[in-house]
Amino acid sequence: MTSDFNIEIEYRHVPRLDSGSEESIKYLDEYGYVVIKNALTTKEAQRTLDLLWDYLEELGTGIDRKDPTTWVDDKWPTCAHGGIMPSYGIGHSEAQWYVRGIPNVKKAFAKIWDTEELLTSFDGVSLWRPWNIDLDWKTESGQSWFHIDQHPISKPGKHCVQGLVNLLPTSEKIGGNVVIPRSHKFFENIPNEYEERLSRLPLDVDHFRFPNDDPKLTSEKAVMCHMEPGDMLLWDSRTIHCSNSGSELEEGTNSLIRAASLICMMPKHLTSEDILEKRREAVDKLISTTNWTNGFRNADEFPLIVEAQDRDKYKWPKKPVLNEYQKSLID
Ligand SMILES: O=C(O)CCC(=O)C(=O)O
Ligand SMILES: [Fe+2]
Repeated sequence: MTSDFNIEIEYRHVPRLDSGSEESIKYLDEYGYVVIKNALTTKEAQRTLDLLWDYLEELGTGIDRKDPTTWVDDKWPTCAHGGIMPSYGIGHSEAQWYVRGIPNVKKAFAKIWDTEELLTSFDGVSLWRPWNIDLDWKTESGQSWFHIDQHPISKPGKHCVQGLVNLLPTSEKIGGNVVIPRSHKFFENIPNEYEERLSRLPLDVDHFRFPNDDPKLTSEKAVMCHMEPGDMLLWDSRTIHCSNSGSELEEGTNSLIRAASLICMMPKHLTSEDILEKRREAVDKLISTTNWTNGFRNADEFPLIVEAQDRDKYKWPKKPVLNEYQKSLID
């Protein structure tokens, strides 16, 4: 952790609640996040990991899952903040579509929105390499990017609940997602607090970062949830969150330390025909997007990805072969 890190984070065993349960909805409403127990079985989590390695190896840059010396930046796809892989066809990899195709995942979102008619996001994954091998692999401290993922002016009220399916054992030493409990309740007042800052945030950009001295960041102790492989963390897009890497790893760690599949489902009826058309095209052209299913932001056009100018370096995955259930989540 950097020396200016002054926000205390507690690694906590929070309740792990059943997908689609009343308790999970109540918990989410009250705290702004909830852990869903075994959204995937351990076997399904392992399968997702295997498919993620298939994706990485098939990029054709020379990554070998068994050999960490091949996980170098030169071969590893360009990542956004916090080790998130947003681009290069990841949103339509077999791995991501596999997770979307598991009914227990949708069940959690269906209860939140009280409808089975849902669309899935086409977003990416967070993969953390063992930074004891190369310190440059260590991802950012949470302090630098506590944020919400919903524009406080253009999107007032509850709009979106984001999800992260955890695929590996978690620990305080490794680090992971961090949420500020109940911070979604501050959302309404943010336009009054940050008039100037918000005047610089385009209305269609849903990523708003807080300065380190914002009292909301210490309004309650920040929580890093303990999760088993297969558990899914859900959080309201208005809840202040980030990821934070831990301070030490077991000596000799030589495997991925964190793997999380990002997934979000929102009600279909919110989506215009124009966006539905873009979504069909996205599947066809392997375009990854963000958590929002009723809007369209091409992740291959994120400034960081464009600047990397390495699009042609990667062999993109094959077009996904989807079953009817998976297809129903497109449009
Ligand atoms: O990796 C994480 O836990 C943070 C992810 C995040 O901020 C997001 O998906 O909006
Ligand atoms: Fe976020």
